[in-house]
Formats: sequence, structure tokens, C-alpha cells
Amino acid sequence: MSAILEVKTTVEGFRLWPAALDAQTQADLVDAVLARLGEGPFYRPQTPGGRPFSVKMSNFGPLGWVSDRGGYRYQATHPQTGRAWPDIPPVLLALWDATVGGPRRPDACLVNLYRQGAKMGLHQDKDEADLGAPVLSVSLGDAAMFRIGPAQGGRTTGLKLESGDVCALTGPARLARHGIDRVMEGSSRLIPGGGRLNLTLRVAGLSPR
Ligand code: MD3
Ligand code: FE
Repeated sequence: MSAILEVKTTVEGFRLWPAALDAQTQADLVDAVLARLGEGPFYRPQTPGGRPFSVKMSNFGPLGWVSDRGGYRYQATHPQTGRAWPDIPPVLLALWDATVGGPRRPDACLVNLYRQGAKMGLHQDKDEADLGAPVLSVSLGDAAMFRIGPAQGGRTTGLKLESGDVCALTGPARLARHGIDRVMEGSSRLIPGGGRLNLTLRVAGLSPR
């Protein structure tokens, strides 16, 4: 992994490792994702208000983030197939250990697919049981403009996330407001059919005891 680059935004605790994954690792990771999609296909969730997300989603791991008329939550099964989510690719767990580490490994990996025109509005991630645990995110494929600002609101910072970049949200950044303004379509040829894949690892459930 490349040397850590602490990006200066208005949010402390946002850590970015540009080009952390080399081309081969990126290609292997895309293959690992594609191999799991038969078991856990992409689908388009709806907001609690009934609007479809422009981003297509699936999940890996014991828990998956879903949204529908009933609200946002984590659940163990795919909303359309009723099956358990596929396992988290081991390389992602190794990446977690090598970057944020800590006492608990992630139990949820949200897979976001951005095809033409997809974006994600500013929001906070707060559906997880332990909001003290970090979040780790891997970007693959087309580059995107990411926006992040303090939890309480105020000035946001835009920065480009490119294929192979890894970022962690720790401490005060964990509740930061963030979103994807736009994807630079055609900037990468990594994803079959084009677009951007984002893999986000989270500790979502209660700690077992
Ligand atoms: C900052 N995904 O799925 S990843 C999401 O690129 C989400 O698909 C975006 O936001 C994407 O919820 C951004 C980077 C990211 C992930 C989690 C965060 C940034 C974050 C949690 C807290 C603060
Ligand atoms: Fe988010």
C-alpha cells in the first residue's frame, strides 16, 4: 500500500490512501465481486419515501444495508431473493486489518454500482449499532467527485476518488456528511459494462458476547 496521505478537509479523521490497490489487485477484486453477483444480484433500492436510488446495490457479509418503504436497516437476506448475502471477499478483510484494524472486523460490505448518471446525495451513515467503529471504502472503475463536510453541517470539501483509492472514516469523520456528486463516465475500463463500483466495509451489528 502507498504511504498514507492525510487529506486536509474540513473533517478530521478522514484518511485517504490514493492508489492503494495496484492494477492486478483491482482486477482481482472486480472478479471477486462479479463471482458473487449470481448469489447476490444488484438491485435498485427505494428510499423510505418510495423514490428509486440511482445507484444499484448489493451486499456481502452477514449483514447488508437495505432501504425500502419500511426505512433504512441492516438485514441478513437479499430483499429480492430472500437468500443470505455472499461472503465478504477475503482480500477486503485483509485490507481492513492493514488499514483501520481494531477489535472488530466488518460484518457488512455494501456494494454500490454507479452507471450512467448515478449519484448519491449528501447524507450521514448512522444505521450501524456502533458508530465508534470506523468505515473503510474502496473505489473501483470510473473516477468520481466525492463531497465531505462536518456532521453538524457547514463547509464541505470536494475531492476526486479514483480507481484503487481507499479511504477510512474514523473518529470525528465517522458521522461526516458525504456524497457522490458525479461520476466521470468512461474514465476507466476496469468494470465490464463501465461505471464505478464502491465497496464499503462497516461494523453494522451488535458485538457478539
Ligand atoms: C464518510 N457511498 O454507501 S464511499 C454509502 O462512493 C456511501 O458509494 C459513497 O456514502 C460511494 O453510504 C461514498 C466513502 C464513504 C463511505 C462511508 C462514509 C465516506 C464516508 C461514512 C462516514 C463518512
Ligand atoms: Fe455513506
